[in-house]
Amino acid sequence: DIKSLEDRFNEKIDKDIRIEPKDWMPENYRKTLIRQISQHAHSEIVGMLPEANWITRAPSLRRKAAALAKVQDEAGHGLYLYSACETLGIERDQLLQDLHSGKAKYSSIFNYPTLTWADMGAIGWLVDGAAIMNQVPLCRASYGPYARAMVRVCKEESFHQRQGFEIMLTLCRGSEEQKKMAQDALNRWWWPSLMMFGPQDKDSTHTEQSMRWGIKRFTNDELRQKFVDVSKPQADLLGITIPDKDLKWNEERGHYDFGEINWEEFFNVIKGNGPCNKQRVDARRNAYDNGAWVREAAAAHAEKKAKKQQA
Ligand code: FAQ
Repeated sequence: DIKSLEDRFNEKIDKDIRIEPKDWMPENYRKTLIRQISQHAHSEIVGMLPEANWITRAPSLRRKAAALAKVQDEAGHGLYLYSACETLGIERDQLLQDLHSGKAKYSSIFNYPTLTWADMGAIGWLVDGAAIMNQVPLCRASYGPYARAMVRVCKEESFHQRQGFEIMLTLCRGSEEQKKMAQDALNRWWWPSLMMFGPQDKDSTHTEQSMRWGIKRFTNDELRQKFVDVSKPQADLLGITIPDKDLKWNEERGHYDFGEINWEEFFNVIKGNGPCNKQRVDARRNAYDNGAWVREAAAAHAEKKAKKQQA
């Protein structure tokens, strides 16, 4: 009966035994995973757009090759995650419809524009840096397919982070103008990067339950603090300044204190009113519509092949 199934599920969670697709799971556990994994997949795919904007204008062949590879990696992460999500009994087409209709969210960070080449550095350094901070613990998430997908994703993400930091380092060791570009990119990406970790714990609807289920291993505020703590020395090494006058080492806490995040901006962006929300969703919708003939051709081909095999 349901009670013993639920007991068995809870026992596995308590013992850190992975939940697999064919195992019984509470309906809300399934729903929470579909919500989080699909949001994550959408973020990877929408996240290709801000950087793709610079592939044709990369300053050298080497930079162009790296940018192309990074954006391709993100496509791979998205497909990986859609597959993990499908193991929960939902169709990819449904997930895409929810993205296109605005029902499903994707990370707030990808609703900001990439104005200069330095943004490619800042995204790699900060956005991928924040992504890793959040995703390394997800390698231990209780749902098997999600946790396993995260292992590979994190390896690639850490390479992305380093290539971003190296772009920043090159700019910061360059001309006055290049250093200014790097500072300007840090100024624009710092606060939105902190927002990636989600609302403060006191305002987070899902954290408590997701921690109990072993989906999340740290709270939003804990991960945000870790990110601030590792980023400050990196900014010092680059010789640029984090745009927060309240950022200060707190000896007692053993952490950096930092200023108040503009939560009004965050909630506004996740409601669909950020600088690029409309542009991003339009781009995804157009790509889907323009790709219809490919999907139709692939389906027709598969059908023909199946018929041939039968004959
Ligand atoms: N943006 O109760 P919580 C990448 C929503 S990295 C938009 O705290 P939860 C790699 C949340 O969905 C970025 N919405 O929620 C890359 C919920 O709304 P709902 C993707 C946000 O789930 C790098 C509501 O607020 N990474 O793509 C955000 O427990 C460079 C209440 O929040 C992941 O998705 C936000 N920032 O914690 C690609 C990681 N924060 O659904 C290209 C996996 C919160 O009830 C270039 N996800 N919301 O309507 C997670 O770890 C979690 O889902 C959190 C949010 C931590 C994001």
